[in-house]
Amino acid sequence: MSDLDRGDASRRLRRRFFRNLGFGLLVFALAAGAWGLMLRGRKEGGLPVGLRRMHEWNERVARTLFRSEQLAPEFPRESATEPRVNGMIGLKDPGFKLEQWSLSLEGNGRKVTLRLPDLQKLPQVAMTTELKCIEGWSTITSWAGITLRSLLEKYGMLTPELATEGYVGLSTPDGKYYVGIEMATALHSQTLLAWEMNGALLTLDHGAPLRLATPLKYGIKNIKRVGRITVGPDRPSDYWAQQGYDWYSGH
Ligand SMILES: Nc1nc2c(c(=O)[nH]1)N[C@H]1C(S)=C(S)[C@@H](COP(=O)(O)O)O[C@H]1N2
Ligand SMILES: [Mo]
Repeated sequence: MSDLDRGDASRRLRRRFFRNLGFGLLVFALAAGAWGLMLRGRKEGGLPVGLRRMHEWNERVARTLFRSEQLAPEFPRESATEPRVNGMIGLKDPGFKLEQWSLSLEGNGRKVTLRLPDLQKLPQVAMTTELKCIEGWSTITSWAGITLRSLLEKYGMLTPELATEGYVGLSTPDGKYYVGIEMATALHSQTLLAWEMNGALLTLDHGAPLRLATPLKYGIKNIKRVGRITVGPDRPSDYWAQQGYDWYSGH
């Protein structure tokens, strides 16, 4: 190859390099622009629509993969330790009296008011599972109570439609903390309404007299001090989903 040819070749290479660089920068600028537009654009449930759609896509995948017969890991009872008290929303009502607590259960055109002894007539179950907080910590904890399923069945809260497509909403007596779960999780054998933690009655800070305990969802859905349960065809509102967290929050 002559020097002339060599010069030509390197000029061509350089031209190609700058053309590719320019193209790369253009693609980057377009993507950054689109991302910026999306972040500034219409919001849905506290999140830009584009991010909300990503949550929904994740949820569709998770719900497709969810198997009700698949169990979250369980651990020996002795490996349970006390979780840190985390999240006190809905637990601060100074007028709350443990002795006056009752549970309102509504759905399928019915409404019943229940006390702890009513729940304690249902088959009691226990599990030692992992409570995982989205903040990044987790604790092995033992729970005892009843399955949410047994309660919904006993009080006729389910129709065939609700049992497949329905939702369950749970809230604190003061209505300040509330979560929604889809029926597949509500009817799962590891979704409990618990009154015991690590072998003792729940303390107020951990949700006495009754809380949701399920290793199928992050801690945010494990609502403490449940005062009201509703069953219906529509996705219930959810405290943390309204702040932009994933509504499904499975793991
Ligand atoms: N009523 C109510 N329940 C709640 C919360 C809350 O703020 N209020 N926080 C949730 C979160 S984020 C976690 S991690 C767990 C922690 O449960 P613990 O305090 O018993 O460890 O409770 C959940 N249940
Ligand atoms: Mo949490």
